[in-house]
Amino acid sequence: MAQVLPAEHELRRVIGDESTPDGEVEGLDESDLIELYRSIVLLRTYDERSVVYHRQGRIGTYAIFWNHEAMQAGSVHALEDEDWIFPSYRESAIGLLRGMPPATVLSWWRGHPSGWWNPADYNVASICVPIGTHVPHAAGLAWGKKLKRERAVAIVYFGDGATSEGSFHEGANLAGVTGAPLVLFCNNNQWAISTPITAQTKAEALVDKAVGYGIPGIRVDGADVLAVFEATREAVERARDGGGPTFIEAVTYRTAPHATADDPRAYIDVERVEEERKRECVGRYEGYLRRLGVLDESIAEQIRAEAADAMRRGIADAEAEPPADPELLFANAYVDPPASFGSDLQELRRILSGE
Ligand SMILES: Cc1ncc(C[n+]2csc(CCOP(=O)(O)OP(=O)(O)O)c2C)c(N)n1
Ligand SMILES: [Mg+2]
Repeated sequence: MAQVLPAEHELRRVIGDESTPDGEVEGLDESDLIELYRSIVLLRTYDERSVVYHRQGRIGTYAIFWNHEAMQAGSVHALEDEDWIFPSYRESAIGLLRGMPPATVLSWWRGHPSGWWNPADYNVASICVPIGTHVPHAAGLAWGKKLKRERAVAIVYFGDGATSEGSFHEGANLAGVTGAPLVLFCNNNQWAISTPITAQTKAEALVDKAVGYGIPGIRVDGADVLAVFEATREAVERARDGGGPTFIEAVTYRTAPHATADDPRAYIDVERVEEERKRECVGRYEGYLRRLGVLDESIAEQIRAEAADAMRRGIADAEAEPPADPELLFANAYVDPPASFGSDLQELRRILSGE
């Protein structure tokens, strides 16, 4: 019988607070720490600008990831470029950390085909909106890498709600059985739209699910970018060394609406949100870097300005795209399209031309 260790319940942390001193991560020098800061600020800027663009009617419904940036930046920094990323809608802009232009992601949220990137260009799979269906895809890709004796590993991001879905179970189980080099990264923001984590599972902690798949589980503070980096690096090293998958539960609290179409005041604990916003991840990392003497206001200002510029260019480029051909709505849907498609398309063209 395989020996399975109980999953760890204690939250791993590196960044200190009033009661705990700052720790440090072995192997990260000052320039690595600043690069990580650049990434977390780029994601924060993307997110905040996107909410504004949405309000201005320039992008469609948008899934806000404010205070999720540490989970995304920390984990991506633990990867190599050959490693594959499988994002959910909550990680829509994670490709930016692989050099994807902001215009591409903004176009995706504009429903424009210039937002459809080729996954092989960045080793970033398409954004998955159905909950958890990308977990088996990621497990399959990772298993394939193992069978071909390639070095690459895969990471798949999903939420607490996804752990109640069949596809999460199938993917995690398959990865465990095949020893696939996969990191299962669960952003536990404690809400699945309006469903709280207490209605999601009877398990004491989501990380306990790892035990059922016979794989190691790590629990980490999701608003601590350095702890997330360290935990993911450990999981990636194990996967690359043939040690199979790891389940990471990154614990946080959703401090923004689920998406721009949601009003959480109807169900969320507003005081808790206020508390959590005080310890949001970008400010916490900034505080750490300042205490360490690595970051001052002029460097921070320059990094913020670069990110704001990238977003200004991004929305201008996305809006400069010519409108998509409406035929795309019908093309590739059926081998033998119904006859009505022709007249539907004609009608749509007539409406769009404003005649
Ligand atoms: C298969 C499926 N069922 C239902 C939905 C509707 N839906 C969209 S987001 C969401 C909540 C998911 O919550 P969680 O997995 O915790 O991720 P979070 O949004 O909190 O990051 C649901 C149920 C969906 N997209 N896909
Ligand atoms: Mg959630």
